[in-house]
Amino acid sequence: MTDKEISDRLQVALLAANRAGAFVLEAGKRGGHVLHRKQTNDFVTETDKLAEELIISIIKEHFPADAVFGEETGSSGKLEHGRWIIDPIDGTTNFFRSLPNYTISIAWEMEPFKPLVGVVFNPRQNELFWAGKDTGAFLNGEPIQVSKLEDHSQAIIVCVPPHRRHDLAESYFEKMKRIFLASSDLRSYGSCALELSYLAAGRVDGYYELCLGYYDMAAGICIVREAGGDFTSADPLTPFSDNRCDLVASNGLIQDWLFHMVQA
Ligand code: 2AM
Ligand code: CA
Repeated sequence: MTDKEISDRLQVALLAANRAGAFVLEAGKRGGHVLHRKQTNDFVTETDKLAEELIISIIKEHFPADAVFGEETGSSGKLEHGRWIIDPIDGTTNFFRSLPNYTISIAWEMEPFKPLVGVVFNPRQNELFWAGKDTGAFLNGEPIQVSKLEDHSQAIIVCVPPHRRHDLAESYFEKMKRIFLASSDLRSYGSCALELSYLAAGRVDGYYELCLGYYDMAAGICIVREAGGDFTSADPLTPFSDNRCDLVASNGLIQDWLFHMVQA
């Protein structure tokens, strides 16, 4: 994979995120969302579907041979030219409740779970985060880096309880309590892509969530890695898959501590 092939994809990801962001922002102002429940606490609006169609049409215009994996439309195409991973609205609950924390999340990779391009756009706050392999990470054109915090007792950790898997609540809250007692404070913003972007920008120091879809985190982990952070599966025996990712991410300096905190 040449640098040009990566940077061409990055440009198209930025274009698609900007266009979809403008579309979603306008739809959000109009309101009147038609909601469908996919499963417990998992909703989709017509805007999610239309935004994903828009993103895919822009990608196909430039890279017709690339494979696509979207939250709303699933997988299509052959993997030999790599694949795009799309969440048209990450934080749909925030979107239809008029909370500002939702994002357009677009990644591209050649090998599974090793994203080479990541773009996350929060249209309500006009914050565009992006990274390509070996480019570093950026927010609205300015370089960003993870925090330099080493002392976990000062850390802010994003902890997101398993809202779609209440059967995992007891074990999750046990670990969340451990983290709470050993850190400065906890946060949850309702969009994994946004939370990972905040980690990349040094606004928070760590992240722990179970049962993510890969489309929730693909762009975000690329941005975290390029900003100097680290991530791994929370369970060493369960690697990431398209349908389930248990994620521990951090500024790198507190990664071993956080990983240790979430083991049984
Ligand atoms: P989504 O809006 O694309 O479905 C992981 O936390 C993901 O679950 C988020 O990135 C968001 O993805 C969704 N999410 C987060 N908090 C949620 C909540 N309270 N209810 C439903 N979905 C939520
Ligand atoms: Ca979504």
